[in-house]
Amino acid sequence: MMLEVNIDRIMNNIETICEFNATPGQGYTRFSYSKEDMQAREFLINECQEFGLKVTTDGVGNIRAKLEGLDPQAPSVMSGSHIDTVYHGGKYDGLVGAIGALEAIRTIIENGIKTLNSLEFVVFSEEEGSNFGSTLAGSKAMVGYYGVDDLKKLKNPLGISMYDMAKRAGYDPDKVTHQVLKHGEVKAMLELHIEQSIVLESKNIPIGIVEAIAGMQAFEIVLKGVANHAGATPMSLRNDPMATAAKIMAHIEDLAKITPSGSTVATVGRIFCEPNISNVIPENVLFTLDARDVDNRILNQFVSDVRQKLIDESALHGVSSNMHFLGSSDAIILDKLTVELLENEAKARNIPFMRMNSGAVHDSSILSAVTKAGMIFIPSVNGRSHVPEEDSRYEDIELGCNMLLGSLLKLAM
Ligand code: HGY
Ligand code: MN
Ligand code: MN
Ligand code: MN
Repeated sequence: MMLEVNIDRIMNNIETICEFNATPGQGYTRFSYSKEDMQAREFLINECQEFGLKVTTDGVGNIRAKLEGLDPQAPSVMSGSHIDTVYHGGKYDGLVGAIGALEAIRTIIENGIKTLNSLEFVVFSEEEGSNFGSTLAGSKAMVGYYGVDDLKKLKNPLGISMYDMAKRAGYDPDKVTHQVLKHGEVKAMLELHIEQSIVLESKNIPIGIVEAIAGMQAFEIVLKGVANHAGATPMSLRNDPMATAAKIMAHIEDLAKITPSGSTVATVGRIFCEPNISNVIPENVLFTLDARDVDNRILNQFVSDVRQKLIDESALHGVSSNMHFLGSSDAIILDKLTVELLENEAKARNIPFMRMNSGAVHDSSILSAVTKAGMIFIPSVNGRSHVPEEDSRYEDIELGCNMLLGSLLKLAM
């Protein structure tokens, strides 16, 4: 008889956390270090303490809750995800994996099972990069990619740094350098997550087993021209940063469609214009570039092509420009043995599955620097995510959480 999660408790927990939301009725907004985030953290930490887990939070608020194993010297088995969201985001991105991991550990405790390896529930801070523009910032601090100076450099649009925000939230970011997770401390890290695209949904397959996670590079492209009268200024006398931006954005889309990998994606998601008045040629234009590919080499080539286009078009239009680096994560091939373990769990439970890549980035790609990482996907209804319409089915969430439970037991027994 295979152990099963309590899906109603999972759905209740997800509903409870979704109450902590800055934009009720307009999707879910819960930025790291916000009031809503602190409420969600408090709820989760209480849940962990009720089940006797030993809870610690590091200098940027990453939560780790440990169920001691029979051999405390053995490396622990970790599972979790994030609880922060994009602006007007969805209900399940991050939450399914966080609550799924908590539930797996609760179910193991309730069934009186003693694992050899300790089990650790983990919640990563600032996975979305909604505050500072750099995704996976919490897990990057956990593995030592980000030190104190990096946390001071990461700033939100109001100029407040991740360092200051963590401090104001009551954490001690100066400690991060002494808390870096080292090789050997964690035997494996599993993350359950919604697919956030249409593959599983279109094939009617309830479980995806991730083989590779796309790499990502994020930039802010800043253009400065000469503001002037929209009517009186002949086209030949303009230094128009918006016209320059339009050429670069069109090039970004055209180039992304023809790279050799066929898996390049590029998005201009945010734009800022000053003075932003219809009858004034703008002075300043800023827009973001989010470029991704499962092939690091092709991603690098794509970004340098865009950089060259920026130089050429800026010269042609007589505007100055800059391409500010916001953050990146390398494309990662996940551990083959962990992929096989997840496959065997799906087979043992007679759950249809497929191997696949992830276009979204995940904390698992950062944790794979110090441990074997594995990811389980469940379908996203209509392939939508990062929007209020994001949805996943109750039965798929249950299957994904049971897969996680069974796989964690295999790893920790
Ligand atoms: O952007 C991403 O891929 C993730 O949702 N942070
Ligand atoms: Mn996510
Ligand atoms: Mn996300
Ligand atoms: Mn993730």
